[in-house]
Amino acid sequence: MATSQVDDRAQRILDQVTADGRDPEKLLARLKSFAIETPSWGYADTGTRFGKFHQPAAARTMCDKLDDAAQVHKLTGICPSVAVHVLWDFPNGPDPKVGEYAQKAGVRIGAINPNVFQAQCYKYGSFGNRDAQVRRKAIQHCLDSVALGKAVGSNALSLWFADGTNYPGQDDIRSRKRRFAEGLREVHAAMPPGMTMLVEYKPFEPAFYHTDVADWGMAYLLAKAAGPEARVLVDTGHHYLAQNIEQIVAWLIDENMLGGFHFNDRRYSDDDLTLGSIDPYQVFRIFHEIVSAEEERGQALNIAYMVDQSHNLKPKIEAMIQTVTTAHELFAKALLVNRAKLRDAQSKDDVVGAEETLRAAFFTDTRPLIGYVRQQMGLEADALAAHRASGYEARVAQERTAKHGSPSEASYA
Ligand code: AFD
Ligand code: MN
Ligand code: MN
Repeated sequence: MATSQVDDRAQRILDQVTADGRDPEKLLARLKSFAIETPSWGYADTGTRFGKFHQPAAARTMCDKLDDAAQVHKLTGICPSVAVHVLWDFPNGPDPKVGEYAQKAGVRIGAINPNVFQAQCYKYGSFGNRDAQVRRKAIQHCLDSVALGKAVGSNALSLWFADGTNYPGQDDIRSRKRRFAEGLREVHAAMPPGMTMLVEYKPFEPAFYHTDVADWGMAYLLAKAAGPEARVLVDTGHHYLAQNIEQIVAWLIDENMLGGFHFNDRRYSDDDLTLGSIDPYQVFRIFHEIVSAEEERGQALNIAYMVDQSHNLKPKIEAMIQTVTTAHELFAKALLVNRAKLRDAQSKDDVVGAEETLRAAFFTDTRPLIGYVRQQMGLEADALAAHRASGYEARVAQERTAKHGSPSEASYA
């Protein structure tokens, strides 16, 4: 995209903001300070329960993951931190070299994700397990994760539990609820000042009869039971198809209990597709609730914007650039909503007029504006094109294959 074209189209959007009586410089500043964390696991080969399809350029080591995350940050300017998964990224426990490598690469460690869902002992659950010894092991792993977070300077402990049951009668639901409250309280008490506990919910999978932390209400109650630094984490893929996610977000904001997001998209279930690939309007409405509250309060909310995706088919880094760029573009659209006009229409029960203020913002093409913001940050306007032109993927595919051998052919058992 030629600079002048980007400027003209971006300029028209900024002129409209001025015409609406708002400050375009404030809008640009907000877009430059937008930050979204990428997950280490989004750069490595993963798969579905039906198999893994390997990519030669996929990250093989923690340093590869940090290099790939740094590439996304270098091109988009909005991804300074990387969420880590404790057992996958620190198999031998805390490693100060990881923090140093991250810094050298130009990123920092973000949320710490303990893993209490893969070890054999967690077959019947972790915090919810009826066996106190298994619960102890899970709690200890989370305490170790808190210590790891302290060591790498992380300020977020991001908890997702696969716990639940597959059949009616398998275990007592109320007892499991109490076990969770007890375990979370102990972990919360061990957190250093400044660390936030994020309690993530998910309606089902891998448990198929009941999941212990299945919806926002359960996560809210458990976060409240855990302590004052616990909040709810909303994974956009963790809702039944008809659920109004922006309503959940609005309620959590109003209760000061919205800790953050795991952004992804889905057609059917927890598909972890790239953000906005299926329903961008829903993500816009979520950002609209956030920006509305921020404008009312006159300050940014302290919300952790994080990605949770790991794809089989798309090249990993291209998928990540798509997701974070879409988040940036949709956030820009939410900033464009003329809320004075919206409130005026609402005050008159002008249903169409109110809706049209949202539609006007949503249908504004903000790609030129994001391109202009990137150029102001000294970056290429089109991050995906810049990545494709960089030869990064071919280079790391060659280096990683030379170093580790080609990934084994995906095969069905
Ligand atoms: C899976 C879970 C959940 C969790 C993520 C990382 O569904 O979203 O946050 O793995 O552990 O996607
Ligand atoms: Mn998640
Ligand atoms: Mn998920």
